[in-house]
Amino acid sequence: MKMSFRWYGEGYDPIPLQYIKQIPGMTGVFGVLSQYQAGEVWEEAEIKKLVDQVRGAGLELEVIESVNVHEDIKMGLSTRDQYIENYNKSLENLAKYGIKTVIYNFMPVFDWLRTELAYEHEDGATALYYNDADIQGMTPRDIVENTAKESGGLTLPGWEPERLERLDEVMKIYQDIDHAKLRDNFRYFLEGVIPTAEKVGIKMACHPDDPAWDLFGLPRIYTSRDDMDIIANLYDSTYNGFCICSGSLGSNPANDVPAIFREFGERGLMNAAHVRNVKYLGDRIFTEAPHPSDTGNLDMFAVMEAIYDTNPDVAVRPDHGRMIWGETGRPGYPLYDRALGATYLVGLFEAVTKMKERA
Ligand code: DNO
Repeated sequence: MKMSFRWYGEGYDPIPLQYIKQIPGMTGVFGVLSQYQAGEVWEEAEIKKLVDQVRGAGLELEVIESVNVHEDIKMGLSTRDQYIENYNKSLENLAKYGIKTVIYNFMPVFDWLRTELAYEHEDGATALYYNDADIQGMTPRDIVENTAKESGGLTLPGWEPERLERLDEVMKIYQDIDHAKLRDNFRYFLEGVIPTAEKVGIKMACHPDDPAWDLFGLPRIYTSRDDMDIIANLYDSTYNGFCICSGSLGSNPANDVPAIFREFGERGLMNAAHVRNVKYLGDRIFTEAPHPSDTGNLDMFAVMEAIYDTNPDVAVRPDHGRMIWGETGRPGYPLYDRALGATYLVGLFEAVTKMKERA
């Protein structure tokens, strides 16, 4: 397992690479070029700068999270062909610098969504929180403004102000897009990019919709094991795989998270993994718990065991963390709590490995 850490890049991420390197067991980062908007070509010079920086800090950079998919592709507009061409150009450029995996998502309009970014836990820590009832009284614009206000000046993935200028227009176009139509558009995208991904040797890893249900009438098509099966069948290739995320899929208690890791690991489709815990507080109400199993509702040991059994070399990152010890910064992406998460996961993995070797 390659324990990794998400890093937004210099000038975008308050955490220096050296601190990441100091986390025990940390081998690499999931990097991104935050300066690019969805649809733009990632230029070689910029990729090289990032790669040199990360490798210079003694960390690997084999995974990019995310090369975002332009909304016109998801909406199936005629402009999509140009954006698919640009996407392929980015993949070709990334491959030249040793990138092996690209994480992306196919969520309409919004990336992950929460109703509170600093929900206070009993011990004074704060964490991301979602309550479906709160969303009912909000418009998409309210949630965007709310998130921008609470995010302390840092843009959240999927909430880039540039994208949101088009919000009303885009919401209107989506009125005519149901699950089946969105899947057709997804297939078109996969047919456009997977051949390039195969050619240049980059495994594509689609991230689940978070939370794992429809929002604001927008269709969401990666919310469960069955959705994953459909996506895998849209284009049959191990390059069309998943970033399996325990917390996103785990937002819905009906999902058997360890079983999903195991099944898609066995099918050769676990191309990256996000591992974090969730605590259910009611029907469609949850907060992000610390990583250890007994602080939330997911069996983290079973998740790590499924990874060990099916794809022990996969790149894994602790996902969001809580704000603890007075830390401030990008909601969901603190240093301390994610470092604790990483060490815990490294410990679980060592335990699974030794148990299996001795058995
Ligand atoms: C949240 C992340 C997502 C993920 C994207 C991938 O923390 O897991 O924002 O990076 O959906 O494109």
